[in-house]
Amino acid sequence: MKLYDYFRSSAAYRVRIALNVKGLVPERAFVHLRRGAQRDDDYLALNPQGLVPTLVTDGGDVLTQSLAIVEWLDETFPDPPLLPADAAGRARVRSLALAIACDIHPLDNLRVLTYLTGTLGVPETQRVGWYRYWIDVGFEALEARLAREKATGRFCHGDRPTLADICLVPQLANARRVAFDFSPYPTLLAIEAACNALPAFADAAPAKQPDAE
Ligand SMILES: N[C@@H](CCC(=O)N[C@@H](CS)C(=O)NCC(=O)O)C(=O)O
Repeated sequence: MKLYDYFRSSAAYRVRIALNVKGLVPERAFVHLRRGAQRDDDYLALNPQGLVPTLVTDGGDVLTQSLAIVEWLDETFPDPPLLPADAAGRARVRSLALAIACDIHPLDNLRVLTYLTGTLGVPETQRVGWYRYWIDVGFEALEARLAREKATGRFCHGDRPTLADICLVPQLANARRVAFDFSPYPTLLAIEAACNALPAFADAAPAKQPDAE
């Protein structure tokens, strides 16, 4: 397998965690997003969206979209599972994961921020304000759910990590890239600490990647 990755990409971070949980070590290629390598012809031929991650399987399938990749990994290498055994549990975990991957992360993506500052001329202070605002909006709802729902355990769902934790930890890491007030989010922080105590999560952190700067 070959993973197209970038250390600071939280979507790629999700896939790195899932690979580690499954004990898989892919070949790596690094796409330098800050230098615009995601728009190079070679990469666009592989992934026309010009986003990381991309995973090329041993069978030659080109997989894009981190959640689709994580679910493919989970179906192909089922042990340990990243989704609960029951349908209601899977719906809950996917709902938490999608609240991050669809409703927080895209608003703070590099191309959106570049459009804000470059095309619309939004000043730097407002760019940072935008970045924090959308994380806060998403985290408020996640904190409320995770604090009150009985299915929450040491992790987002019970006592083993799932797809929801795989999305939460990278999103918290993104929030740390700006001065961010974490005090309203004790449940999120407790889950993050439980995740990062596991080597699968800790070893996937941006600072530990070979392309980290
Ligand atoms: N929904 C996609 C999002 C992928 C994505 O947005 N990746 C970001 C890095 S986290 C990226 O490649 N950004 C490049 C850009 O904005 O130009 C997924 O989950 O894989």
